[in-house]
Amino acid sequence: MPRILMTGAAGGIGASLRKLLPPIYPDLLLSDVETPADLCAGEKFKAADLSDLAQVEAICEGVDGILHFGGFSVEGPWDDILQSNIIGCYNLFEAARKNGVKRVVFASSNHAVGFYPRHHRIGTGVTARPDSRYGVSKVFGEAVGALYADKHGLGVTCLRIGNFGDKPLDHRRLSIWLKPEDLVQLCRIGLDHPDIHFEIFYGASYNERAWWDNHRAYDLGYRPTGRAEDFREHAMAEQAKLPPDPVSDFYQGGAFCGMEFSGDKSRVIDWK
Ligand code: 15L
Repeated sequence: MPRILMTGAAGGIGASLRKLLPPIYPDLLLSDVETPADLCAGEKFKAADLSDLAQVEAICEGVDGILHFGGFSVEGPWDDILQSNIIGCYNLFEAARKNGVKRVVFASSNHAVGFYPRHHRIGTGVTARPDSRYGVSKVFGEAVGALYADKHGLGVTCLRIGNFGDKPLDHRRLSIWLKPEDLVQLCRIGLDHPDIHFEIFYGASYNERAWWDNHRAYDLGYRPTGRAEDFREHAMAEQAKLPPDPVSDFYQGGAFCGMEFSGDKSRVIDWK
């Protein structure tokens, strides 16, 4: 029975996966910088600060596969992103290598490519267009993952997660929504599929308005069950409450593109 470590257990995705993963991976070790308030008696938990290599090495001991959801999950001050997502992510891969971990699934984000316009359909091989310091940290994580796959033989899967949740929250999220059970499917492919060396998948359900070509995930068996259009009315009603913004509304990354934007808002750039 493989031992799976999940970092970020106290975060939004972590809280949901803590309920969905145990039937599939009964030997699940949870970690976060602080103990989740609602930790149950049967759950195994070890605290670790990702910016401290020795602590990260300690949680990787005896582990076969890692789901790395830890770190800063939105845009933030550079020093927070640096400690959690740059140093922390490097530490995670280095600790995995030292401990002979076989598989790492890294929670990347759509914000690694957020500055592609919404009318472009992009695959996983496009040049990075991060929309934030957070997005830059996800590009870094994908690069570290590629290095550890090619140089050290780790099986690495990067999930460019769209918007994880029970339903799409607005117009943009109709294109990028990811149902929790579909994320579980992607994690299972990353942890268990025999052909993983280095892969990038988009973390999106079956969304008819998708901007992303996710065929590689489908080739490896991904069959999402979430369909964003089933929630169209709800999403559009929520959208109607939001103020328009020429930058946020044009690019895939949405508000992450518009925040701190200091260019000419009347001249949004249509990347070729
Ligand atoms: C993300 O990467 C964030 O973690 C999440 O909070 C959302 O903002 C999501 O992207 C999104 O793009 O909607």
